[in-house]
Amino acid sequence: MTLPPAGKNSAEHVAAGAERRWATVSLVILLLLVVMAAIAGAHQAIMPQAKVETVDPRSLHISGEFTEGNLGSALQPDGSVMVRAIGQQYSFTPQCILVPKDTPVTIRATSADVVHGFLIENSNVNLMLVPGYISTASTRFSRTANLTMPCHEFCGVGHEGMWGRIQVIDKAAFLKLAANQRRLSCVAQ
Ligand SMILES: [Cu+2]
Repeated sequence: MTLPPAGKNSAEHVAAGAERRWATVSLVILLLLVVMAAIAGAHQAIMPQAKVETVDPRSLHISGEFTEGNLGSALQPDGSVMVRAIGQQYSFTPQCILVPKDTPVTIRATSADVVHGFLIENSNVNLMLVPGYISTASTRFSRTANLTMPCHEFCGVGHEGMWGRIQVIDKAAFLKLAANQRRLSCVAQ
């Protein structure tokens, strides 16, 4: 048996061309994903935090940064706001977090018992609170609002009642409150 000559329109030539095209497409997709992962990682947007911080869940209330007087929002020297919070069966402390709009906000949170979820609606904040570890997130709120903050990780029989709130207020109003108090909580409306 003799094979037909490998000309320009031969089956081999067409197949090789199609393979090259598909290989190029997959290479482009792969490169695109690598670039996206690099950008996301650089911005801490969706990548897991690179630095693991631990904390002893049995002594949260006794010492360290998660003692009761240290929870809530605090204005930092650089003008940003630091929020510290704890999740426990079946509530968050503080139950309502006060933050200013148009300000960088850093959240540091942990769990006192089991794994909880920490999610703020309409934001990029979506954390797991794992006992023994500190979860962090950076965000910024662009408008004043009352946002819900449900626990979105089943944590026991009272899970569906585990909700917190985020109150985003004007920056000027927040700064006025911060001038008198080191730690802030929600203002009555
Ligand atoms: Cu829960």
